[in-house]
Amino acid sequence: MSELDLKHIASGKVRDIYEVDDEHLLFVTSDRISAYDYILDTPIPDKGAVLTALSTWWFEQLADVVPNHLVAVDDERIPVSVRGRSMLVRRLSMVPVECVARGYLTGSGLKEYNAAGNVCGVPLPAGLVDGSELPQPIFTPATKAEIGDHDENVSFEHVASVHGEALASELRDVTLRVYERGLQIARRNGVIVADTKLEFGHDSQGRLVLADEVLTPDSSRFWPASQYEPGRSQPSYDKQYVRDWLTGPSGWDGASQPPALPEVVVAATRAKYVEAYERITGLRFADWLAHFAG
Ligand code: Q0T
Repeated sequence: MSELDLKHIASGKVRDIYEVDDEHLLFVTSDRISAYDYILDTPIPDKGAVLTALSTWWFEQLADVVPNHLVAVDDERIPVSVRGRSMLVRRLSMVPVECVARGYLTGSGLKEYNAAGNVCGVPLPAGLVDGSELPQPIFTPATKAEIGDHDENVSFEHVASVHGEALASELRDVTLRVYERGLQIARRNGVIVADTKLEFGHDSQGRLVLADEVLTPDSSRFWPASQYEPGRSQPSYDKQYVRDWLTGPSGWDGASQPPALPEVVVAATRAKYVEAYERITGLRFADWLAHFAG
């Protein structure tokens, strides 16, 4: 059933974690794509490799902000079949909090704001609209839901009551520093990171370590800066061709497994993932692929 001859540890919608040894896990990113809460039947070729390349690059950029779980992407312990789209990582004791930072208002944050005037207990000024830049980035933690459900937004005080004030403050401060660095780097290259979700764990010495994938289009909302226009839902850097086809020409009813994507939508979407990687990092994705070929 599972693609590797390793013990399966956990799965997300499009990611899987396997055991390598007592201290190491293999974090594997697939080419699957989700839209409107469905996993589509059509994979996007190289999406898993692009996200792995991007995450790896960010871990390096952020190393002076927080230590991370990445050990290697090029290692004999990684099965050849997933090299280029997987990371050998340190096994951590995970903190069960989805650490979200938002610099712009949309999605569940916008919904909460419209209903309550705050997000996760953080008060915000009146008059904000879909896509508004916030006066300053905010920490809006959530608790993980079962696969298929949405994470539940919680207040800072809730996190502090469960995990202690010291850890809650550390999660908030590190999350905001990671987000601010990410936004600054991406924005100067034409990509707005509207928000991002981080996951942390503790290592054997009790240090807080950044885990999961970081600042990818799956863990964050990427918007093309050139088309940014608050007051409407922003086009997605990576998924807009998929969404536009599904809600337009496909004839999909919106309430059942979506139809297979046409080749042209697959190719355009693949190109957007590659473009995001190349814009943000200034690196060539072909060089990443070549490194793992043969
Ligand atoms: C984890 C120990 O469901 C999850 O991922 C789906 C792919 C979340 N998750 C993370 C871990 C990690 C990481 N990352 C780590 N370094 N050490 N556990 C387990 N589940």
